[in-house]
Amino acid sequence: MLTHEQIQSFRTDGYLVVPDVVPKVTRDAVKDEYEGLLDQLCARWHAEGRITTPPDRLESFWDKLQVGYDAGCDWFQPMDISLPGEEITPDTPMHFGPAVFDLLRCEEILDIVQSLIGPEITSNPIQHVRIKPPARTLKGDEIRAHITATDWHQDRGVGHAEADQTDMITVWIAMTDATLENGCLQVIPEAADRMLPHCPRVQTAIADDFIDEAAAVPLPVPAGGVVLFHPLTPHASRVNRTDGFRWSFDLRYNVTGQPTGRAHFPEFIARSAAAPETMLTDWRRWRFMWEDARATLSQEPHIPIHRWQSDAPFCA
Ligand SMILES: O=C(O)CCC(=O)C(=O)O
Ligand SMILES: [Fe+2]
Repeated sequence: MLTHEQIQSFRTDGYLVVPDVVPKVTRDAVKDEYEGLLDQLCARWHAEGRITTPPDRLESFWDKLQVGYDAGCDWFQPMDISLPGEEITPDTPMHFGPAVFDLLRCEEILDIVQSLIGPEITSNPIQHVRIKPPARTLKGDEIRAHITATDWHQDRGVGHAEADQTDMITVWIAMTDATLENGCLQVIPEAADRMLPHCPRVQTAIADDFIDEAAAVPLPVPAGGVVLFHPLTPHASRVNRTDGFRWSFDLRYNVTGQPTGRAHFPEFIARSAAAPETMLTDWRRWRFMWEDARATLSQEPHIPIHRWQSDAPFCA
């Protein structure tokens, strides 16, 4: 649970950094699960002749990611914990597994979320993994906010308008130490009590002149710590100028019963004081819900994940 001072600080600033939240055992289980997943991907890329080095000659998790990236093999979507905003096909990959499901249900995270929005907590399907290679290794046309630096935005702006009143918290988890040099998150405190206009640019970003980037506060946090922020808090991430990877998850939680902002993706009840029997505890059921959504969505016209139009006056 958060202290009274922490809650006050969150309410005033729109963000809060909390060190040492996610237990090492929980993070290690996620790392093991991702290692296994990456080994499978590497074996496939090698079998397809897309990477020449045999996977067992690649030393570390990071080497495997880098070799895959350099060879143009996508690991981002197979490792993400949500379907993409683009066209969905019956075999669009995404990752489901017991360890990452345990991360979504991590008691220490839910205790913090409960301090801010109460005990009826839904795991919101707007959730991502971001494993960011050193910027110097990125391809010139790399624009994905899950791989390269993220532009200024509000999380309210990347969901549908039906969720504009939803009580939601973003929980950004440092899997590796997040530093000024490797691309930690940054926020503009107290900047907004309303939705700012966004433009679909390289990424979906707040329109020019609506925030003062000079007021940005960088938020380094050691692995296992989290950054919490309000859906109207403008945030971005810095460029990874180191030689190492920077790994985070961003999860969202909202008050159960309120719109998530992506109704076409599955949500689940992570905690409930009023009706504990409604909580989802089986990761296979979680996987089934996503597989079911993918099968359905692949048959339907594409649903855009945000509301912004590039021909809006403030985007000129
Ligand atoms: O980690 C990043 O690059 C951006 C994360 C973000 O936008 C979020 O957590 O909502
Ligand atoms: Fe965000």
